[in-house]
Amino acid sequence: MRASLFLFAPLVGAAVLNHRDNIDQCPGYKAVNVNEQGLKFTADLTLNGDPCNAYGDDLQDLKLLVEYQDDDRLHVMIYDADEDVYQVPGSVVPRPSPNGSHKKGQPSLRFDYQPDPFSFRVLRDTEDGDEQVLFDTTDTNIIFESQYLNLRTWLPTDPNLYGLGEHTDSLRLPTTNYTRTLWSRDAYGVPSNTNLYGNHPVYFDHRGDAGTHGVFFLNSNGMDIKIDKTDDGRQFLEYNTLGGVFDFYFMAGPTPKDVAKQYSEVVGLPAMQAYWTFGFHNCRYGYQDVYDVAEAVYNYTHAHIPLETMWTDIDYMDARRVFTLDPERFPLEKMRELVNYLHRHHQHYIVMVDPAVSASDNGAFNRGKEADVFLHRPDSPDSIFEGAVWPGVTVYPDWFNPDTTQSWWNDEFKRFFNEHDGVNIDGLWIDMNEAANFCPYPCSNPEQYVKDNDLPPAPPSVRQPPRTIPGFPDDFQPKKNGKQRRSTGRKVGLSNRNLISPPYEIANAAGSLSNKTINTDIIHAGDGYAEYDTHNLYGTMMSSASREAMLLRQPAVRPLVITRSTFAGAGSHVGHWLGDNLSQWDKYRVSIAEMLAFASIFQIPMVGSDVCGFGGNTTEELCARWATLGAFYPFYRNHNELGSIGQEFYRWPVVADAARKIIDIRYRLLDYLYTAFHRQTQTGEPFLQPLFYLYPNDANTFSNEGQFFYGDSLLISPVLDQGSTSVDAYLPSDTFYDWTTGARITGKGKSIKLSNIALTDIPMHIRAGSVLPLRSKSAMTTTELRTRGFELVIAPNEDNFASGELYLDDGESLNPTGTSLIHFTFSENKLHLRGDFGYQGNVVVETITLLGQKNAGSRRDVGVDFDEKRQALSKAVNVQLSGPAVIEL
Ligand SMILES: *[C@@H]1O[C@H](CO)[C@@H](O)[C@H](O)[C@H]1NC(C)=O
Ligand SMILES: *[C@@H]1O[C@H](CO)[C@@H](O)[C@H](O)[C@H]1NC(C)=O
Ligand SMILES: *[C@@H]1O[C@H](CO)[C@@H](O)[C@H](O)[C@H]1NC(C)=O
Ligand SMILES: *[C@@H]1O[C@H](CO)[C@@H](O)[C@H](O)[C@H]1NC(C)=O
Ligand SMILES: *[C@@H]1O[C@H](CO)[C@@H](O)[C@H](O)[C@H]1NC(C)=O
Ligand SMILES: CC(=O)N[C@H]1CO[C@H](CO)[C@@H](O)[C@@H]1O
Repeated sequence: MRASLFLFAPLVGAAVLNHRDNIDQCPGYKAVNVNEQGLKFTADLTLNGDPCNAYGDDLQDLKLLVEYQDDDRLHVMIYDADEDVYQVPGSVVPRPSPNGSHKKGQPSLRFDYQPDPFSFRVLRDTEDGDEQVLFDTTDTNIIFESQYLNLRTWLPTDPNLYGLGEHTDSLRLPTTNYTRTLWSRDAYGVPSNTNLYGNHPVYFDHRGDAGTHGVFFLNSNGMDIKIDKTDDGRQFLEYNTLGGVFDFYFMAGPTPKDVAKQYSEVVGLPAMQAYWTFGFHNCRYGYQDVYDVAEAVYNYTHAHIPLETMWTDIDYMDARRVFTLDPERFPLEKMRELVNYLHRHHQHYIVMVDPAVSASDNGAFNRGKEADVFLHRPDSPDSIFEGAVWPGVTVYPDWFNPDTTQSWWNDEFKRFFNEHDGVNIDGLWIDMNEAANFCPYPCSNPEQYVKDNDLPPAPPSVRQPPRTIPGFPDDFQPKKNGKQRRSTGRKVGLSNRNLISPPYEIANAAGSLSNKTINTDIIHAGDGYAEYDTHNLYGTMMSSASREAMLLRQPAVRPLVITRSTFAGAGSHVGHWLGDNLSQWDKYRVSIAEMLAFASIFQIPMVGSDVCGFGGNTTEELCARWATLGAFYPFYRNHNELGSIGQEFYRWPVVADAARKIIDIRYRLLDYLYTAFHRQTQTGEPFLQPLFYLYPNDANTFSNEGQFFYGDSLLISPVLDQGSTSVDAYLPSDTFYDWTTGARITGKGKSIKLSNIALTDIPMHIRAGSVLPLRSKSAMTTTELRTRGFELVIAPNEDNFASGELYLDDGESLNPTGTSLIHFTFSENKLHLRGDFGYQGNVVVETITLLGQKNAGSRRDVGVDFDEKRQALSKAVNVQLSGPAVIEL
């Protein structure tokens, strides 16, 4: 349908009317000097009438660049002819090569345009030879002003759109009167319908049988993306952006997984993580001293709950200053003993670092000031910009500062996190990097906003170990009879803009752009980028700088860095936790949709939310349910806020039971996770998936966000409601096996009620056709787990066929030398092991289990056991994973 120009019926609401009145008069552009050269297409766009200057000044001359970058990717860029307007620096978001592979020789997407007034469409061929319109700006004029961009695409009514994070709204986005604001914000409680910590301006548009495609808008300026219908019912999606250029990547699909892979080719493949990082992590804000931390470690051990990694929040710092230790609560020699203890027990340690540095006499500040790495006030270049964060008045590193900021950061890491005389961390947690500032704009008096250091009161006696902690060094034990042991130890942006209050206001939940963050009129060192344009990059730049600093400490191992603020492409440096949620059931539920968006759309698969909830008091029931759900987050960490009741898994018997039971399952499945995660780091094929990724033609799956696939083979269906012991689980038309009972279930494309689900359980179904490589037995640490043999569980499909994979390496090397990728195929009652066998780990297959069997049949003779209850056959074997093999069943 191509209606004629300006068919808009007036919209309701005065503000909206004014807005549209404003922009409906904008003249648009005319395409001239069109030049088509094979896979590239350029034109000049000139303003097609009097400027409307709706929210800034219309730019007269633009350029259009269209590139068929490969068979499945189309790049469309509209930018100013002078190339003065800010563009996202390639140093922060590297661009894909314009020369991708053209294997088919025939691009899947087609760019089509009208010259006067200029508009464009992106089309895709369908299998039956028709063309499908994916993106369509006809009937609207593109607006390109100094402080405002507007572009609208028409969409089918009520489309299935996913992405546009970070948010806590539904996975499938609302389609009426919906605004997604992108502007990094320190958002306590992760409220819905607001802008949160990170920014991912990419959406997937899933059209069922007609396929899926993706649209990535590479723009870091603040923006409102509006999804709505006109009064006459036309569905649209509209970008309203405060600057930058139109820089679009269209990804052809046609399946959701294809789009995910194609997006990873644009923003980069995610970083592979070390094996241990998939173990269970525990943290809290408010451990009052090193003894408290040590005692939590001990309590986990005592409760037989595997704790892989202990974390410490800002509590360890001296008056909350980064790169310092509280000399009384967390003295260096005790911290070193704690870390050594953890390492001796094959456990790990992580602490938090914030970007804001205390503006006081301390090493990091003094050295940074000397090297001139901090942001300056724009009005007085000699004075450093000051805000207020945890340590009080603070300054912020300027990540754009060429060389100096990175080398200062590297140096601080080397000093403080030194293996030989510092805190020898195994991973890093970075927070408050939106960047957060407690001081509202204009922040001329940050002293006023210094928070009380609300540490829990610690009487001096607490400096002494309060209790015996078995197994810990003497320093951690109460002293006996006063006998004291002494311890030892250039597209950078237009000028003349209003960088504080642009004429167009985005719906930033924090108010004005600069409120509660770094002032947006600050100009960065180096090329002179404005914070106005680059605010959304701050956290992601801190992330890559921190990854580099971690790599300098330990060049050969994969660094774990977990960050709060992210931008598109951050997954190639870091993982993400979902921020400061609350111990509430809605946050428990929405964590599934958020995790799926990060893992399967934004390519940040190392993701998870704070298990049992961060803010507020959790309950035994919520914490037990969350312990079981969290075991299927790639990043599995219990974390709690200062002042809340303790929520370590050992606090309640039922939560401890739930944790022991589910960690046992998670660990046995750890190589299955590791294999699929590794695959995503190589191909972009997502590990965690919403149901529609695997059943793209089943419309019942499109809005499902209460269940998910953990890899291709496991469907997880958590209990979602307080007080409930059942869940309506959707089973697509396919065959599944109940994880616990082994029962074979034929899915009918309907929900079934799963009942009597104890607090210690979570429903899991194995998809028929899978071979799952399980460790034969769980362990207290992942180090121990890696010594276990394997049990291969075969879940055959209707054709008595199944397949699976196992990836093995040393678990931590950045570039492992010996790796194995073993393919399992089961057919005609034989299991074949083929592939690469480069990893020399001396691990064997100990058992083969075949599900879905009515009896042992003739196999009883060949050492096969039949478990009648589980309807499973199992056979003890001893097959080295060092070369191809065939195992008969
Ligand atoms: C891409 O291809 C064009 C012409 O085919 C060539 O001039 C250019 O150097 C290539 N660029 C890269 C990055 O390979
Ligand atoms: C659209 O949403 C806004 C903000 O949530 C609300 O104030 C307004 O009433 C809604 N308009 C309609 C037509 O629903
Ligand atoms: C460890 O367990 C003991 C005994 O139950 C308890 O008193 C103490 O508070 C726990 N410590 C921590 C840090 O959880
Ligand atoms: C900044 O945020 C505070 C609330 O945190 C609000 O009261 C104030 O109005 C905001 N200021 C601006 C300029 O948006
Ligand atoms: C959490 O529980 C503690 C101890 O009972 C109480 O002091 C605190 O007020 C509670 N917090 C909330 C947010 O309810
Ligand atoms: C229980 C709790 O902490 N609730 C808070 C959640 O976050 C919102 C908004 O940040 C607060 O208003 C609630 O008090």
